[in-house]
Amino acid sequence: MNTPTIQRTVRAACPHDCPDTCALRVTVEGERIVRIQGETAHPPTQGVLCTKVSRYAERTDHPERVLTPLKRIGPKGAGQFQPVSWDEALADIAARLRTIAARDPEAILPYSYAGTMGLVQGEGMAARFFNRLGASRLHRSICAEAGGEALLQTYGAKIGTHVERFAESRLILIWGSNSITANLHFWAHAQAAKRAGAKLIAIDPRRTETAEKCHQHLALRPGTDGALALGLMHELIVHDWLDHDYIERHVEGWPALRERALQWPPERAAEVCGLTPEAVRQLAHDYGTTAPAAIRLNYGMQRVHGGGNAVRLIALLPCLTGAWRHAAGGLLLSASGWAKAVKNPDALERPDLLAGRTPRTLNMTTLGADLCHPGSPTFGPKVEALIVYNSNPAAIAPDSAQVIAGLKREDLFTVVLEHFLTDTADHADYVLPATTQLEHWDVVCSYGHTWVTLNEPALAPRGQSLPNSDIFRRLAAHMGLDDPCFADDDRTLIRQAFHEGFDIEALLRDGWVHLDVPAAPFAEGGFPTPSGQARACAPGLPLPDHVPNLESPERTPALAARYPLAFISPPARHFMNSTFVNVASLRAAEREPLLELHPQDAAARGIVDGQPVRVFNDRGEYHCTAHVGERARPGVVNGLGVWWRKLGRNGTNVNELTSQALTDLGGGATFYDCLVDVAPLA
Ligand SMILES: Nc1nc2c(c(=O)[nH]1)N[C@H]1C(S)=C(S)[C@@H](COP(=O)(O)OP(=O)(O)OC[C@H]3O[C@@H](n4cnc5c(=O)[nH]c(N)nc54)[C@H](O)[C@@H]3O)O[C@H]1N2
Ligand SMILES: Nc1nc2c(c(=O)[nH]1)N[C@H]1C(S)=C(S)[C@@H](COP(=O)(O)OP(=O)(O)OC[C@H]3O[C@@H](n4cnc5c(=O)[nH]c(N)nc54)[C@H](O)[C@@H]3O)O[C@H]1N2
Ligand code: SF4
Ligand SMILES: [Mo]
Repeated sequence: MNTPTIQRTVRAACPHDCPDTCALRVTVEGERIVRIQGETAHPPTQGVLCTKVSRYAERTDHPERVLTPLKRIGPKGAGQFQPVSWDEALADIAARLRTIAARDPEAILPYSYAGTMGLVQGEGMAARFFNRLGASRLHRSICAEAGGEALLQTYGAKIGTHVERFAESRLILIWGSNSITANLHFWAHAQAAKRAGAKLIAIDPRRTETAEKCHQHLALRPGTDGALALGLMHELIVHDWLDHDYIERHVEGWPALRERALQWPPERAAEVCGLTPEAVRQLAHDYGTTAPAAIRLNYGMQRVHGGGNAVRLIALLPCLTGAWRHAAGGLLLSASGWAKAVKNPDALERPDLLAGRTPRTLNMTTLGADLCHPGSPTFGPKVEALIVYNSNPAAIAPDSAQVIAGLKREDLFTVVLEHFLTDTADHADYVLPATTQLEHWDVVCSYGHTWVTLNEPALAPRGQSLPNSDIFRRLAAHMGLDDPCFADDDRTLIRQAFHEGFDIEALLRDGWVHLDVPAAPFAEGGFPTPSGQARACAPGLPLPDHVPNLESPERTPALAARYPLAFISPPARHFMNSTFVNVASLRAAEREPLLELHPQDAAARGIVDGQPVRVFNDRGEYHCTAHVGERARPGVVNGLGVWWRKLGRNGTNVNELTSQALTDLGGGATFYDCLVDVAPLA
């Protein structure tokens, strides 16, 4: 006779760097995961998860999970380790860091990003630890800085149209976003709008699965979105599709912007964008004459040098037509500003522990250059210790050759907190086993919607793994840092993460809390800028313009002659950046590292579909399989990211080709501003 099984359900929150921030319902039996579903009662989730996270059990109980601390026994990068006890690992790490900190704590560099977006396992205890040491600070620029800075300059905050309101829009521009891959729950609202008669237009160099399902697709050249926005403004002006009253009251610097836009007739914009003038006119007509019209802008289009200027220009469009008057009009790039109002980073991260010191800040995008820097009076000390958590820089940072050269330095002491032996962990002196979202407490705010979601542990830590928070707590103890804040447990950190007035009891009781937000944020203006207006230009803020790619025929003709193809590397649907690449079922769905080429570009190089190719430029070479077809537009090739190097064809990935150059605003990464050529692999 079978013994009856007792199942429990636990409320969790998806930790990934995805605007949807789903609530998960985890069913467990003892310590076994029975199933993982989307919460039906959580409004943004609606009971639906993406394929990746539906497979979370496969990742959590992966046979290759790191379950004990590991110490390097082979050459750097070889991935040869032996298990050691926590005490041995932490005592040795503490001794090494103490010695370096005694010389100069800025020689210690933390490196983290959004492996988890949880506030507790993100920069909570970790930030306290590094602040107390006075370590170098990290500018977390790799994803969204150009667009984020552009929103702050234009609107004064990173807020916009509420995602669920798109269901009521009559026209939706899906601009630089592959929503089906990267923003699935937005796509559900866009589908609802489509069923109700709305027109959907995708603006994307790649014919994505999302673009395919829109009524129209404008495949512009990468990095030309600013020119398109100026061309649209030109048409809005000459046809008088403007909301003069809204502009008068709520837009600063309109006369100057008007003058600039009038220099961008559709012919000029179309020439720059690689579109027809008719396509620009049609788009302007649709946008100028349909209400409510909403733009789902996403970060794909700002990963180029001119990304900041382009976002500023696009963000001004709904201010000119008065689309902001409608709750279902306007623009959404980020909703993170809503949660910012309730978060209390001073209490969570304790910058006061710096005690008046202002350590240097290094940009995570230029990790390669920074690790290879010998140190100088302007740079500061050479980086001697690198502590990586929630990130896989060997795979995801640009210009990998330099990142790897840095990680291979014999005199660099590297500690990596991880679930798996990633490309980065392979270069560690110590790998420390971290818990996953199913094994620790956390709370996650969203940058795509307006709910705050609690994560309760469903399982005890697997093996000897520990939450990031606990690893930093113990490291602090081993280093003799005795500030009482290092004793705060994770549930205390959740409380400390928010200002008084945020209903923490409701969060703990219900599992999520909706933030108090207005339905139509800028219907009456009220932009949180110094002037209270949306800003085209202002004292100290120059007018935005189209800024061509750093690597482009316009700016670098000699380079473009040698490397005539623009290379973009957007996310693969079944991976989350470099996460999930080692999960067999998801890797099987992506099949292999690939490069999409247009038939013309393939034919010109004697490349046929399915053939192995090398993609190359002066920075390096990436081997993958050619997919010849209409997903790529002529002159642009798409290498879907971000494979683990060691699972790739020649031990590299897309970032072997990308550059460490920064964006015009915010010091962001320029992954999609990259020229290459392609040849058949002999
Ligand atoms: N499945 C899956 N989901 C993800 C991720 C993932 O890796 N996998 N990553 C997550 C993260 S970290 C982020 S930041 C978001 C990113 O999601 P998005 O913000 O949507 O950004 P990307 O996927 O980088 O790019 C979106 C689209 O922009 C297009 N694009 C590239 N260059 C340009 C350009 O110059 N102009 C225009 N108009 N379009 C351009 C690309 O072809 C791509 O289809 O997605 C998150 N969601
Ligand atoms: N060429 C190219 N490169 C890109 C991009 C692109 O579009 N093209 N996209 C860029 C973007 S938008 C982003 S956001 C970055 C993303 O870069 P990262 O934030 O580094 O993202 P991931 O590659 O997902 O790596 C996260 C790592 O954190 C680990 N992790 C997850 N949870 C935990 C935890 O609780 N504790 C610990 N210790 N570890 C944990 C995971 O196992 C994983 O290895 O990549 C960028 N790189
Ligand atoms: S990755 Fe995005 S869509 Fe998938 S479960 Fe997480 S929040 Fe939801
Ligand atoms: Mo990102």
